[in-house]
Amino acid sequence: QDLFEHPDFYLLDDLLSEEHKMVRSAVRDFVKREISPYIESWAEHAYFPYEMVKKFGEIGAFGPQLPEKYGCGGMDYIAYGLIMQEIERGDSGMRSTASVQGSLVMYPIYKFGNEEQRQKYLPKLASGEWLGCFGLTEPDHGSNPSGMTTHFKDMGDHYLLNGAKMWISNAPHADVAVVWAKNEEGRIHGLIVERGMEGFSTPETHGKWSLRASATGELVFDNVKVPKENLLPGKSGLGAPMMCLDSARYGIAWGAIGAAMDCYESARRYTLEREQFGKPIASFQLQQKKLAEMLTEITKAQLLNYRLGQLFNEGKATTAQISMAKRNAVETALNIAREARQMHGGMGITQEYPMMRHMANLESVVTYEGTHDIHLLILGADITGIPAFK
Ligand code: TGC
Ligand code: FAD
Repeated sequence: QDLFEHPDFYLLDDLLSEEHKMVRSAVRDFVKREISPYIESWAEHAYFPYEMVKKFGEIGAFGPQLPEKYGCGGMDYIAYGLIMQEIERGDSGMRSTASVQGSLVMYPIYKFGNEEQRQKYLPKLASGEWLGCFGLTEPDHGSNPSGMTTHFKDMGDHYLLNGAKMWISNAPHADVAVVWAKNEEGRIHGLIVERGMEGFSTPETHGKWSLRASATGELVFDNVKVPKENLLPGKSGLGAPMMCLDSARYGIAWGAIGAAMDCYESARRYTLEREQFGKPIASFQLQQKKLAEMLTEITKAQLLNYRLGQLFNEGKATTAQISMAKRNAVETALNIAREARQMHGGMGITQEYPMMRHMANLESVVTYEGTHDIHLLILGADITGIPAFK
């Protein structure tokens, strides 16, 4: 049986173009071939499959929504969402690798970089020759990035960067880091820091029970001399990293539903095959209720994501709309992973089935790119006009 059936209860496929369907099917096949057979072992051994970086580049998973002239896909935001959905159906950690590269590294270089920076970095990042990471979070500033203390000083012919970032996806293997730091006036700017610059190190974070196939690390800057041409000139202030997060959070909304689909499909198949009391467990009303509710929640999230994609394409998506979609999708996926795990009985705790891995991964997804509660507060601020963060 096809492991990758996609529930499409409201015939959303009718709204997709031929290009959307082609891209989805290409990435779905890729995930089936290159990720699914190995992912449980990678996760068990906390192994980051670096060879996937090149392969993601080859299938156009890095920056598919950015212009072709820089080696990117030139596709729309629905295509970008579908790609994230299919990769995260395979694994959230693999999607992290792709979405950090596309939305958090390539996007700021494209959006806030000058032409030389675009030409220098984007084609190599798009092809997977280079891997990038995004440094915003610090040990003492997670939900509140505006409090960051990483800073740089103008030394005349270069900047001197000091500080540390924590919880950075891709960091241990990254060739390039887009780092957010304050200048002497306390204004946030983006700097491109390259591996090999003296005083720059990327120690790996060990002992994660979640996103085990994704490499996470710190970024440590000890008097790093950053060439002046590595400052992103196009935008400063917290709004610059926040714009990158808008794009990445959108991808997560699609991605989390990919993980939910994988759990739902596994539960549907298992309950049809597994017999107890002389019949398939799918014939019991309680199991049917769970399946019906899963499909309802997946369908609602698909509709939200699709409409948000249209708003992105029209340049009209707001941060609060993105928060609603990310928050809803991750909560939906976590609930479905937990229910699906139970529906597999004891088998559900083994590597034979994907739910435990998805469930553990989703505990990171519900925390990064703004925690579940921060997204609720972003919505609260939008509704009332009163920010409750501070
Ligand atoms: P606040 O006062 O609201 O805003 C400060 C300035 O930023 C502007 N701004 C935006 N501009 C454009 N687009 C957006 N989406 C913007 N959001 C804010 C805002 O207009 C203002 O500009 P100005 O000119 O007036 O100064 O900021 P705040 O300090 O109160 O913080 C608000 C809050 C809490 C919502 C925000 O900081 C937040 O979202 N916190 C969560 C942090 C977060 O999401 N971190 C993610 C780190 S990266 C990551 O997790 C990657 S995981 C990747 C993976 O592996 O997949
Ligand atoms: P805290 O901010 O300390 O929050 C702890 C708890 O307090 C949360 O429940 C939160 O919701 C709550 N809280 C905080 N403030 C408020 C408030 N005002 N009101 C109510 N509740 C509040 N960051 C990057 O920059 N780049 C990356 O690539 C990256 N990758 C990551 C990969 C992984 C696996 C993980 C786990 C994290 C990653 N992050 C990354 C960091 C991530 O964005 C942060 O973990 C997240 O923003 C939360 O920050 P924190 O962990 O410091 O938690």
